[in-house]
Amino acid sequence: MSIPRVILVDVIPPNTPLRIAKRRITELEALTNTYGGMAIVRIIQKRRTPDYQTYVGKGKLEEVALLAREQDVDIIILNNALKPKQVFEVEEYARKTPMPEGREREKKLIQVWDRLDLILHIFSKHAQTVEAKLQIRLAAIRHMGPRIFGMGSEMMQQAGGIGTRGGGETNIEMMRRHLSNQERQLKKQLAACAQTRRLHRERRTRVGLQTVSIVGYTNAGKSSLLNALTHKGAYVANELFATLDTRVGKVWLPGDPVGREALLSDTIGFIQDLPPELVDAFRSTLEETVQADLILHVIDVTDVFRAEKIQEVEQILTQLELTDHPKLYVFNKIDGVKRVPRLTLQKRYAAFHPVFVSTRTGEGLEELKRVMFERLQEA
Ligand SMILES: Nc1nc2c(ncn2[C@@H]2O[C@H](COP(=O)(O)OP(=O)(O)OP(=O)(O)O)[C@@H](O)[C@H]2O)c(=O)[nH]1
Ligand SMILES: [Mg+2]
Repeated sequence: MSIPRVILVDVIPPNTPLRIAKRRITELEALTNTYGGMAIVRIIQKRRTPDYQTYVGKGKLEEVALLAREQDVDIIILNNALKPKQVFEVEEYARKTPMPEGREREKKLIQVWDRLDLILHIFSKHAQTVEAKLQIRLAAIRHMGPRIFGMGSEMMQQAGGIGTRGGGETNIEMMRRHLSNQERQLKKQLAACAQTRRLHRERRTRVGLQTVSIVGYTNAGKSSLLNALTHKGAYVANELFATLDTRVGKVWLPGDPVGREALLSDTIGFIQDLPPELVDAFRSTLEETVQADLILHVIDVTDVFRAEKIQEVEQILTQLELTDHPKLYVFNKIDGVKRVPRLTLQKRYAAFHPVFVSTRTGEGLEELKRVMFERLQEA
């Protein structure tokens, strides 16, 4: 299959600082690459409020659609959460835009995705376990459902003029029923997965194992940390959302006099503007984190957006009602910077006992285990 050619569009408020604007578009491009697409053009559109019909606004849309035709683009990705009607409008607009003269025969269908569409496509590429697959299907149904209905009412309005209104309605009703049936089935299956998970957790508690959960921004090195501490062989990649499911491994804590082990679990990474549909669909996986005795928040120390990302992860933890859990900040990838600003970070995040490690060289891991042990004793 050939590599999809993509136009990236981000609509931001006019007062957005350049640094933030750059971060958003760079991250969108990283997501696009993870999906397997190639960004041909990046467009940042400043708008006070999104256009209620086309999101980007008619004038900009015209420009984007022409460019898409000229550049032989397959997908237009908007880095925002669009309403179903807006996606439909942009799609329609792209469809109606002709190819440049002489190239009419190359005309193809241009897809329009919003941010969640892109994330869902990455997720379906990376899903390994049954549970992850179910979770993605649930998120997709929740996301696509309104879009199908939205499109439906759009089509109904158009069809209404030629007297097929009744037919349109029946189809939409059928679709709606079909989707809500599917949603119910998926929820049932997911509940069964959650139940199995709960039983496992209870068994662990009975044998006195404490649990430690790894969280952090996507690509921070969470799976690498799990592997470095447990030799578990979790999938590590320079991709966003490489991990979608919880993997659990045992870690032996050297300070413990009776040589007890703790259970360490890795899970899905966080990202800014994580769509609520996703948090919801992944709630049972994240439940592992909710139940943990200790949380390790892994941070990529080489990341220039480190401080922002820490905040964004904390926001999601708050959404999951995890603010009061004992927590350690693990600054990873210290091999990747000339000088680690240890003192500054230690001072700023003193409440979270900052530890500095490199999962690549192994530096700091023993110290981390020691601090984990201490914190678990207090837990
Ligand atoms: N230089 C350096 N790179 C590291 C280190 N730890 C992890 N990496 C790299 O960072 C990238 C992401 O690592 P992962 O362990 O997959 O990160 P993750 O947090 O599990 O990412 P997701 O599952 O995608 O959210 C990979 O390319 C790793 O090789 C480290 O200590 N130093
Ligand atoms: Mg991972």
